[in-house]
Amino acid sequence: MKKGAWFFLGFLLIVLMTACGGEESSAANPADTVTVEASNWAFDKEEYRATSGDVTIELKNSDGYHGITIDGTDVKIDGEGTSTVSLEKGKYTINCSIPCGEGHGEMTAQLIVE
Ligand SMILES: [Cu+2]
Repeated sequence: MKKGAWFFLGFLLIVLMTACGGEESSAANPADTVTVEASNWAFDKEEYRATSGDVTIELKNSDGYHGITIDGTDVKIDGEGTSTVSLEKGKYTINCSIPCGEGHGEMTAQLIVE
């Protein structure tokens, strides 16, 4: 009887662990966050990468006041903030959306969604 109870507990533990593992793999595609840091007059990277699906874009201003738009999407962030968008695989261009000064025209970057 006692032996049976231990066996049952062990079995339960294995089932629970397997269930947890399964849950993790079903959430294999969690929302990706891309952090873009803008300064005068550049983004911190020329190329950002994300996984297709829901992507949260986060904009930070480390110097000056900038915003972003991403061509072909509804993403528009003025100053600082986040925006979540569903993206298909492809290459997107990020532009500064605020006329921020002499280097404004050069404030572009690529977002590569895989
Ligand atoms: Cu600008």
